[in-house]
Amino acid sequence: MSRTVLITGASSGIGKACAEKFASSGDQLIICGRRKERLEELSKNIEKESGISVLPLCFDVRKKQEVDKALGKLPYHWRKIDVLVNNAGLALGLSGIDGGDPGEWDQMIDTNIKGLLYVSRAVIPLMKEYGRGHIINIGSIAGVETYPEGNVYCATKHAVASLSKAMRIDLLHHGIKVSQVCPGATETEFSLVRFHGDREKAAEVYRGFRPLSGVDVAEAVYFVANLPDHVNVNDMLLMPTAQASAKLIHREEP
Ligand code: NDP
Ligand code: 8X3
Repeated sequence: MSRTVLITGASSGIGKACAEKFASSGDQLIICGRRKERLEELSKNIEKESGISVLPLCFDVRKKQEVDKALGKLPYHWRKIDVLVNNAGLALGLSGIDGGDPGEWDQMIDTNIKGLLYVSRAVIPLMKEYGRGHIINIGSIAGVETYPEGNVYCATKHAVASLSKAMRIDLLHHGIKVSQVCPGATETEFSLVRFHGDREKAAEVYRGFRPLSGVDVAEAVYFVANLPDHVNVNDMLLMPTAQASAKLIHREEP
């Protein structure tokens, strides 16, 4: 049966790969992000290739009013959201705890924690109305371990882990599943964003080993979203084979 899947941060990386994966199985999609042109292009391509309906919604998850405006007035046949993938997120910089830029702290906290809360708060009542749904939060190895100079980003992903547990507890009696998928190093635009567009620094993160791709993570998210009703993956830690922990990576030297 075709479902409606809402994916935040679908304009790039893991979110885009999730959109393509869910579309290929016939699910209709609500794809979200700030970059309108990218969302519109992705919608067009998916509709052409998969013949499914796609609703692109352009908003900033940090802005509660924008979130509520976009999700509060969904047309009737888009209101039954079966799966919410809370994926929008970012890291900015790497620096010691007293050296980070407070503006960047705010952006990470506002996007990764508050944005996830705002979107969930808008979608959960719709799921409650139908007595079912599945929320899949994209956490990180950074929410399992804290690594040097990752302080605030790691804290936001620890918060995602905690909020995933809290959602599971609070939504238990509403037929709503809650899962967390935590990837390790995944080659997307993530490092380019973290290093403010510095391609050399971004490439260095993935040097000498095979990281996950957005598609690898999307396969895992899709698996989690397609288990029988009585089965739930609470947490999944998905790592590149060459990565044993946040900072322990086996790199082949050239
Ligand atoms: P990308 O940079 O490729 O994608 C990030 C997505 O988030 C983009 O679509 C971006 O869309 C969206 N986004 C960022 N800020 C906002 C905002 N304020 N409002 C709405 N959308 C926003 O990175 P990834 O695909 O790698 O990241 C996806 C998720 O995966 C993040 O939560 C990240 O923390 C997590 N993750 C990534 C890992 C990695 O190694 N890459 C590993 C573990 C977890 P737009 O700019 O158009 O708004
Ligand atoms: C993204 C992966 O290792 O930079 O969450 O934290 S890492």
